[in-house]
Amino acid sequence: MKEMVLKALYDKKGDYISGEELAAILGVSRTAIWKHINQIKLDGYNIETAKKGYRILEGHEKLLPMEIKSKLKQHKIGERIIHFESIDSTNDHAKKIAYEAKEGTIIISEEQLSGRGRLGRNWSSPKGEGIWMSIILKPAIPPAEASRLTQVAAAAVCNGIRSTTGLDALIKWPNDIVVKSKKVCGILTEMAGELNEVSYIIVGIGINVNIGFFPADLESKATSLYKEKGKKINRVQLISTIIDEFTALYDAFVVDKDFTKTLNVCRQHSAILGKNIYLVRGEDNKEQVLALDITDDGLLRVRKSTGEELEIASGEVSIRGEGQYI
Ligand code: BTX
Repeated sequence: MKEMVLKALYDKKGDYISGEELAAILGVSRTAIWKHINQIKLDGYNIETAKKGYRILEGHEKLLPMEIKSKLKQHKIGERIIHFESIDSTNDHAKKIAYEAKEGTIIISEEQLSGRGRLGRNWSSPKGEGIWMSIILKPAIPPAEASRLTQVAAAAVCNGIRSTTGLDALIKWPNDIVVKSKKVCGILTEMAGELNEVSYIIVGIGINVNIGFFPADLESKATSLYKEKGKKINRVQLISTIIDEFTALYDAFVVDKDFTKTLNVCRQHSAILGKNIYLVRGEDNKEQVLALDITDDGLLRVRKSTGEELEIASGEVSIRGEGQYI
């Protein structure tokens, strides 16, 4: 019922709706409506109460599902959004519910207490200042192609940041987005399945949106959209743009079997192609190569100083720039 009251408020697009009208539409008493409105306010929605009735305002600081959904152009990915104030890791929660959840279910949290990066690394996820989300997917693709979804997500985030903020966001193959050579977003894709069949894939996306300060160990390699743009970014606008971008590229890849749309974005907005980079495998194994291209399969083609060319799969290596993060 609470969701239905919210929907009725959103349908008015910021205009008032009276308690009487709400009660009539939903077939409950005005007292019941009043109770639901109070509950909705406690959830963080900005509801104005006046003689004319109730109306919903934007301008709060939360990633509230109904508000995000009201901005989505499609209803496939993000039809169900689960929002937490605080959680250990959205990827961990997504895994817990993945088998029962519908494809396209999204988990968001205002903060993560144990946000994870690749290889068990930590992902800093301060409260209310980022987008920490996981998308549950069940694509009919061979498990070997699961890592391509990292690139679908990278392309969607890159496009979303560029169109929402105007910042020159670039993709550091395979799973980071950088602005001015510093990391603003990391992607963690995890899969469960059999040899030939995917049960589910979780695409975890962490974006530093309105973070003002980073701990000393991150300061040199991390930045936020707020720090680079010089003004706060509307997280609801950004996340809904990214979800729509993701859906378009995901459908092209999974339904139409067309991965080139994603590849084009990854190539056009690459932070590394044409540059000398370091491939890092463990502590002491660092090799300088020239990044040549991203292959049609999503591998990184590089040339060693010996002239030998290699194709590298994501997950094999970390990539560093010369003297800076990238
Ligand atoms: P990664 O392994 O490529 O990057 C992790 C490394 O990035 C850390 O070791 C640290 O040096 C650095 N780092 C940590 N926090 C930040 C930050 N906020 N900004 C920039 N650099 C940072 C990248 O892994 C994948 C991250 C995915 C995060 C999402 S958030 C939603 C979902 N839930 C979850 O637990 N993880 C994913």
